[in-house]
Amino acid sequence: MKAADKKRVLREMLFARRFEERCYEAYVERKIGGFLHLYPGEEACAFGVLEAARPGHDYVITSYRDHVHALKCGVPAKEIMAELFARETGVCKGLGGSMHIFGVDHRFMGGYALVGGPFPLAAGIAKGIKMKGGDEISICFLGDAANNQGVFHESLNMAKLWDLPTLYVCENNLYGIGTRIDRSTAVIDQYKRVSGYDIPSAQVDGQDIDKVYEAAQLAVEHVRSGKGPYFLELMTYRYRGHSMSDSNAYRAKEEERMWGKRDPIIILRDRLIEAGEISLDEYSAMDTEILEEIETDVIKFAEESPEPSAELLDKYVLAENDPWVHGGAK
Ligand SMILES: Cc1ncc(C[n+]2csc(CCOP(=O)(O)OP(=O)(O)O)c2C)c(N)n1
Ligand SMILES: [Mg+2]
Repeated sequence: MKAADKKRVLREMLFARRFEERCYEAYVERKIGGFLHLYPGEEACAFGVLEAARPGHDYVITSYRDHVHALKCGVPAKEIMAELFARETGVCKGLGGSMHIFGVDHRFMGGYALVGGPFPLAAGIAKGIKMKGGDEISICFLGDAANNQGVFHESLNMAKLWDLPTLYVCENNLYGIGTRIDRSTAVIDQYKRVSGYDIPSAQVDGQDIDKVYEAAQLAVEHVRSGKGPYFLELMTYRYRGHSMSDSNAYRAKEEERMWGKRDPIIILRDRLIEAGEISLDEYSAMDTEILEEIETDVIKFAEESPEPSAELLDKYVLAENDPWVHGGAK
């Protein structure tokens, strides 16, 4: 990645971090309700992979921990926040909420609550790409625990059988809610599990964006060139509990401290400072500017937007009312 791109990505990552910290506050203030799963600590995964791909052109799908992937695909921050605030200006008209962010215009294919649900959807999207003959790829980000769902194996088998252009990215944060991976999973190294389907794979440090980017470049190139699926395992850690309702009492403080020292944003920031590309003062100024932007553009927009009207309730239930279905996928 060129220095200018690294500086841009540093800003994007910091924006995503501050955006989500603000979501946390808004939830505590009861402005956001329902489920809320946050991504701080894991940012280098989404940013490193998508920087190596073509967000907005390639299709991206993920779990309920979906705000940051949507941001990187280009879904406007204010429309995501409005969605979390359940407002009509939200990206799903305020009817979806945190777990169901969906941005057709940016080829962000959601946000899914069911663990493992996106595995076959990603393969289906890839099958569609192949049938149409496009050069897009389908990128599926999911957690480590999702790999214990039967649908993981069914999907990867078909993806390889048909050599579909799917990049599976495992964000291995070592936990599925409160269960540590070695208590739920027979094979700890997730990248090894796909050898049974003859899918090439790699495992890299998910806290270092340069390493993620480098590995993702190879993976994306493999998939885009028609060689079939690829599986990338990124070793990472979430700073907060699984969701807002998780008291996060099951992890050793020492473990949390250790991962806290490997913050993906600080790693990139310090590398850029060392290379003379940015100063600490510039970084702080950027941070202040981001915080302001989030208040004045994002939060204000969400707060001032109307709630969905009652007429909207059944408008998107049937496909015949849905202009997107009739217009076809973009
Ligand atoms: C089919 C299904 N089973 C169980 C759940 C409850 N559940 C929600 S998240 C989760 C753990 C998933 O962990 P992982 O895939 O590692 O993702 P992470 O949350 O760590 O990002 C479980 C069991 C669910 N949402 N869907
Ligand atoms: Mg996990």
